[in-house]
Amino acid sequence: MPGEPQDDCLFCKIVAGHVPATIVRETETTVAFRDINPQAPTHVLVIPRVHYRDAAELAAAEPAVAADILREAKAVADEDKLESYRMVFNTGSGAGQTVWHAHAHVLGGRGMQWPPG
Ligand code: DGP
Repeated sequence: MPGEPQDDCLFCKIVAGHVPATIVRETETTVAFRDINPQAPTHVLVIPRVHYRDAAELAAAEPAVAADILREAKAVADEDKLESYRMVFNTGSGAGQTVWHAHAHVLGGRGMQWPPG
């Protein structure tokens, strides 16, 4: 069922506490934890507790939770005292998505280039 936990999903396992992660914030609808392979001094993933394969599916099915992720990204940035930050939703393998549970990357603490690689 859309939105239900998936047995084979790494991020569902982090939400359930079955896989350890460095959790920085939790809300009723989201979990934020540090990326295992950080690309910046702050690199936090903000994910919904519910399972959707990408941000677009989440936004279509549960737009309020998608908005929660945007709010939580700002809260993460505030906690790490970031003046600016980048939020990225890799969507599809061609864009670099490797984990098929919607997530926002929140990156900051260093200078950023545009366009990204
Ligand atoms: P993406 O490539 O956009 O699907 O991002 C997936 C991110 O998930 C990637 O930056 C690495 C991170 N990641 C993968 N496995 C783990 C894990 O077991 N723990 C944590 N904290 N992050 C992970």
